[in-house]
Amino acid sequence: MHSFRTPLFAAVFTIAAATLPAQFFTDFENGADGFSATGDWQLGSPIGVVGSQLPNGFGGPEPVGGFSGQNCFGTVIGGLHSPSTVSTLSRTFDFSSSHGTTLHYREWLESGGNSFDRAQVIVNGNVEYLGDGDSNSAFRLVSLDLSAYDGLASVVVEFVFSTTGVVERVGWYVDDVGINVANGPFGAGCSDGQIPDIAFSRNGSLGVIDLSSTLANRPAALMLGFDNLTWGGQPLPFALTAFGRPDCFILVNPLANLLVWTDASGNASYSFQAGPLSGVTLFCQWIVADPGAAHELHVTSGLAVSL
Ligand SMILES: [Ca+2]
Ligand SMILES: [Ca+2]
Repeated sequence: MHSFRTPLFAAVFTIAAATLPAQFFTDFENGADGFSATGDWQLGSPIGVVGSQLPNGFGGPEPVGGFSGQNCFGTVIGGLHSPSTVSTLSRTFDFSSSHGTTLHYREWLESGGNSFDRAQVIVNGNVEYLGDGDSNSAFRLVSLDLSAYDGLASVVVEFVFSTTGVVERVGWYVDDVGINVANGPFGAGCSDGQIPDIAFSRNGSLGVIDLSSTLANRPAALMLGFDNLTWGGQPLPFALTAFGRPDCFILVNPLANLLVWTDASGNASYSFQAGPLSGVTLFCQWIVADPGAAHELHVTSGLAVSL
């Protein structure tokens, strides 16, 4: 396989990476990590009080500690939630270069159904989740597809707990909040069935992007970038109609184009230092040229790699 590295290319990536949003995760062990809390939301270490054993309380226990470590957010740590209160735990995220974004978190929910007291995740004003009110005295994982917000520079995620004036329980506890972006293939190359394969792997400190299942000894361009939503103001995917191939699509905004040759087995490879790009999502696509053939271009699907 051909394999080389370009110092200039690495430098470009180092500069760009510093300005890009990383994936997000907090276990709340070192503070609120940018979340703002109103109403009953408190950051602390729950002590396992049982709702029905508290004055005027109902229901089961709160956790002891967080899902991770000692801390989490809860609607009153060590006590019942308040009546007739709207409590909001919120943070704003930048999804402008995100693809396939998901939100995940752990919740301990003891609110007795959802027709009175409501545990909701609201994103830019839209209700994306309404809890059922009972996580069976345990933390459980909740994962929400937020890809509808991909490309937006300001995405407000709110954990909103709204209570009525009757029946107070221990409420809602949230820990280990994370934002993930997609890792893996996306989009289609060409519709002629002659689609080469693209794959990512690690080799020590190197990230490796492979091309395979294509023609031998042909020029191949690897397009690499941080964006798969727009290119030069135009929305992606971008059809290669001008090259006579309206069935082939460019799927990434190429910050860098690297030209290599496939070997005698129809493979090529590109390696780069992955460390400086930690937390960044890279979008990759190969184009193979076959000058003079009926189909002069062979295009892979896109590949998202979260480093
Ligand atoms: Ca925690
Ligand atoms: Ca509580």
